[in-house]
Amino acid sequence: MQEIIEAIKRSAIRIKEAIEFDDTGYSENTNSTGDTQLKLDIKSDLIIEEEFAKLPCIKEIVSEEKEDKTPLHVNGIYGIGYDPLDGSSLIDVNLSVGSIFGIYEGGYSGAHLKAAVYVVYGPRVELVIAMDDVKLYRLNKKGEFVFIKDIVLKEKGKLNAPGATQMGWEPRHKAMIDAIFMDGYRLRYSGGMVPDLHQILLKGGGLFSYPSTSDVPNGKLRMIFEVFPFAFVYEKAGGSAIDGKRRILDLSPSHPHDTAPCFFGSNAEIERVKKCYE
Ligand code: FDP
Repeated sequence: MQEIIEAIKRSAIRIKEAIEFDDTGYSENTNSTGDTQLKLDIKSDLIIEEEFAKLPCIKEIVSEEKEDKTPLHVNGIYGIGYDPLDGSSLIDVNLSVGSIFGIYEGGYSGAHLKAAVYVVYGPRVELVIAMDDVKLYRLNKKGEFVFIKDIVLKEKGKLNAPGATQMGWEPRHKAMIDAIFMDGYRLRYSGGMVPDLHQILLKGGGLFSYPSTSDVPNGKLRMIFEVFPFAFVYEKAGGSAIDGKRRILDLSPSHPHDTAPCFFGSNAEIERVKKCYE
């Protein structure tokens, strides 16, 4: 596992440099979701593949930017699901973006997840590693990730990040979000899953939601690359993650790009979601 973390650190440093200095324009390709890929999406994906290809312990990888799994080493143990540059539609406005990694063994369901890692490319580069607990690291001048602190969620937070097109929200979802704001919660939503979930984790708690809507009945966020890794992080930090009714980590996708509605938060907010959706 440690060599995977080291490969992620090397990738993060290379991706950070690409974000800072490369062309931020679009390529001529689309990914399997139909999004036009940025040149940076493609480059970040290649960087990660190159770094993971060096490790015999990795059996295969599955990227948000590719339709199918890429086999690496037949005798490898781990499968890694990753989103090389999540929130890349924010690149042109210079907001924070991230990379997300789920490290799986034996399959790609929530139950097969062994560790989750994400990187935030913001004013500073931060790395969060969730295994038994959740640890925050920050990149220093020498190119090293220095341990900052353990991340632990409080039982109840103050932030609310309500995703998806409001026009398509179910009335019960709208009522719940309105009630949360009426209880004094503050709006925090940049449109980048990584910085938005990172903010809630570091400020002690709150709710991030990307529900099922009339335009995306299964939500937008992809299980293997986005939803499972963050569900793992939130649970290990002492919070919860559900799809409305079920625990996210009990779900299994039938295709690598399957999505799920998702709610991540501290326990008090997730209890509210359960009451709303039961
Ligand atoms: P993006 O399309 O820019 O890659 O991964 C999808 C994602 O960003 C998440 O990072 C973000 O939370 C979500 O989409 C935002 O979607 P909405 O604009 O529909 O709220």
